[in-house]
Amino acid sequence: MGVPETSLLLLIPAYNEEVRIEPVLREFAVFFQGNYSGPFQLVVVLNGCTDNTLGVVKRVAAEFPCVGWLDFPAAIGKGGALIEGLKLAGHADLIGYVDADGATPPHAYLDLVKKIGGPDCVIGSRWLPGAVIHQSQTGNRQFASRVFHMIVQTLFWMNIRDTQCGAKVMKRAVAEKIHPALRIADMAFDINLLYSMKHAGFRILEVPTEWTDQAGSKVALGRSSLTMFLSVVRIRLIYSPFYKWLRPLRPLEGWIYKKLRAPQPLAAAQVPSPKSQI
Ligand SMILES: Nc1nc2c(ncn2[C@@H]2O[C@H](COP(=O)(O)OP(=O)(O)O)[C@@H](O)[C@H]2O)c(=O)[nH]1
Ligand SMILES: [Mg+2]
Repeated sequence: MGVPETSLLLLIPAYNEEVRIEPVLREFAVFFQGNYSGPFQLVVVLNGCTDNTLGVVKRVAAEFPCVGWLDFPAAIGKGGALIEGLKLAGHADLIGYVDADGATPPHAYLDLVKKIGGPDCVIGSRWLPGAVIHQSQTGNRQFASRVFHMIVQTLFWMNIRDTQCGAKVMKRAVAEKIHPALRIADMAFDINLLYSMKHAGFRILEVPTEWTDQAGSKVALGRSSLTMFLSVVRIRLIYSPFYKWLRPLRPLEGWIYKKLRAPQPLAAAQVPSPKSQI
């Protein structure tokens, strides 16, 4: 599995990416059409963009039939967008995601896809020996990343060096099984995804990848770090026996996220059907 004949659906979450996304979409479409012989579909998941990302995506989609999009009006965050995008898992054998800024080149993403089979999910890692980093993250980001890693390791013991790399791929059945457990809309979504897989007994393989950090990050370090910290504590509590006792505090949870201007996933009843072309 992993190579040819296996269909692949690649999600790209995108928020105000009109400047960075076009070459990335073209490169992925051209590369996968030429080098992946199974059916390939790329779906950009946008939400609340205030620039012309959708116009750019539509232009590329008109040229490449394998490119589609989903556009949600609400500010549902990267995690929220991926929670909605992963609902398309039924469309392909494998489903995964990658950042819109070209940090992961298409051939490096294909390397991950080729390794699936034994493992249920393959994730790129910038911190394992063998990773090729053309341009590192800034010092502040690297520091925040390592502190976050220590917190995540202490809380979850997953032994994953890089939970936050934007390149991941999983089997359809995995996405379908864990989907109901996904509820973190901010950048800590990846922890939610990985921990729910581990918890369900799926095998995750972390492999060194290739990465070029790109200018124009959408992450505001201070507020994002606080939100991510809150979210990982929340995931830990959700999986603890105490969570049901904390029910009276739920409104407080919503209030804190609002104060941090952090995205919250849409409740099932609130999901408006997105404008889409897939
Ligand atoms: N749909 C959606 N995508 C987002 C949002 N915030 C970030 N992203 C996407 O998530 C990916 C990673 O974001 P980026 O700014 O490159 O993060 P960094 O590289 O970790 O600094 C990019 O594809 C972004 O467009 C959001 O609120 N909604
Ligand atoms: Mg980036």
